[in-house]
Amino acid sequence: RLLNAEINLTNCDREPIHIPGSVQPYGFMLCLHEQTMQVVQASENTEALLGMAASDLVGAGLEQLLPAEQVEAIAHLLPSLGVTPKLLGVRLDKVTGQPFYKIILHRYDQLLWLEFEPVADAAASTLDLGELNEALGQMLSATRVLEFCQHTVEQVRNITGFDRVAIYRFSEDESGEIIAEAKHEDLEPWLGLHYPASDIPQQARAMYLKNWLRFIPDASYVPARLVPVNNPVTNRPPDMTYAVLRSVSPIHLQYLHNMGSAATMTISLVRDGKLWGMVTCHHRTPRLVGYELRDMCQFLGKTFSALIKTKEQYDEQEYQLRIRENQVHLLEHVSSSINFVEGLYRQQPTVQDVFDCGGAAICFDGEIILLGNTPTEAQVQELLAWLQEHAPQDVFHTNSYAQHNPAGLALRPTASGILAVSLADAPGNYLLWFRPEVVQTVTWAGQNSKVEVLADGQVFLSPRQSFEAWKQLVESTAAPGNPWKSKRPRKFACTSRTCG
Ligand code: BLA
Repeated sequence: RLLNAEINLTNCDREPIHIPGSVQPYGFMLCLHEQTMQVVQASENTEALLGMAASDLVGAGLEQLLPAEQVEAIAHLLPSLGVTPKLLGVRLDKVTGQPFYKIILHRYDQLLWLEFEPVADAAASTLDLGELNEALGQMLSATRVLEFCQHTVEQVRNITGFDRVAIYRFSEDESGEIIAEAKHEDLEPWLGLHYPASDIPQQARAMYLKNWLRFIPDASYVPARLVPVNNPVTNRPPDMTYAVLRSVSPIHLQYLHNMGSAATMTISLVRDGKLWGMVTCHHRTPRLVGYELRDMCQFLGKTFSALIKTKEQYDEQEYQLRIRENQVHLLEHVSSSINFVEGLYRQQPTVQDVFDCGGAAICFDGEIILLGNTPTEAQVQELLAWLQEHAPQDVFHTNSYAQHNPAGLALRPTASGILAVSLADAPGNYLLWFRPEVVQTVTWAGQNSKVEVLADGQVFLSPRQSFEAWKQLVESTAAPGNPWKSKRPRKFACTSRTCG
């Protein structure tokens, strides 16, 4: 396992987070051999939580650990038990008879896993079907993506009481943006903030497709090791992909500390087998949310995942419809104008409204008309010269003009993305659409955070530094947004009267 100080941005993806060999100490874990049903590993904190040393538990059989009816219940569950954790029931305190620990079971990596979680504050942890019904009702009332996300964060916050519940959506480059948020009024809003892809490494993303909910009730914990740390059968720590108590990456704990977050719960949102985003819940103080409520949130996450595609399709259709309407109206203006160029910009909608863009330019017979946010006229002239020499095709488009032409660096704020449609055979006659550089359009969340230095002097990766890496990656690049191609520019350009 890589040590904290050895982890940096380049090897972050290699940290074996599925085999930490330790658990979060708010609960304890027993790993039993699948066949013999004897304990092969126990977390060292059984001593503190149960009054029995982990080493003494190794070798014990189920019937020594649990009352007969629970052993029977496990035997009953076993044939159908897989990676999905099941709540077995509650272990009562021997002395007081009060609920003491919940027992959560799953089977994976040749082991039967028994995880014991303390019973949370009763009021905050009861499963209420009425509440679930209402939460789903609210979510289902949304037709658009953003509305759907907003209802979801509000319902998850209602159920769990976290200080902040947000939806973090990934874009194609795997960076993410907070697109919905429900929060305590004292907290600064995060809505609209962007984070680089490196904040969630690849192996974590892969794991989150298998395990849909992760929970850290107290991020300042000291991990409890397994005794022994390696499974004697496989000679390595057991694979905790599906374990509730898995100890998480120390680098992520540091990240949470930097964010001022003491407890988190995160739910995967999946579309077509790919991680679409996450519901991230944060609390400023430690917070134990009961297993049943977490299960209910996972259910909401799965419902969300099943429906998000239809919401995205609705938005896309609405967008296409709006663009088509704009095209039709624009063509009407063009065909009813004596001067076709005037038809392109004198009335709404203008040529700028037929694509998702920041600005547009009409270049015709030596004249340049600029609409919205565009480069200067002189810069557009240079661009036209470049297009004629280097992009002889009728349609040219790019998300990063600077990658084709170094001079394009100066155009980044308005025109990292360019779509150019040549209007007729006459050189220099073009319709141009511009999109700004993505860095210019986002607000970065790490901008004000300090660089952290570890005790041994090694610089710790802070959100600010990972932003710098991300910025270099996306510099001079426009947000992919809606693809240029979907609006059929060529057809539009050629049906106008003068360019036939
Ligand atoms: C994990 N980083 C994560 C997770 C999130 C974030 C959501 C998943 C945590 C979980 O499911 O429990 C990041 N959390 C965010 C972001 C927001 C948020 C962006 O709430 C926005 C609001 N992290 C870094 C860097 C590295 C890194 C530079 O910033 C690596 C060098 C590592 N992040 C890292 C690791 C994990 C992680 C290793 C996995 C933690 C684990 O599950 O063990």
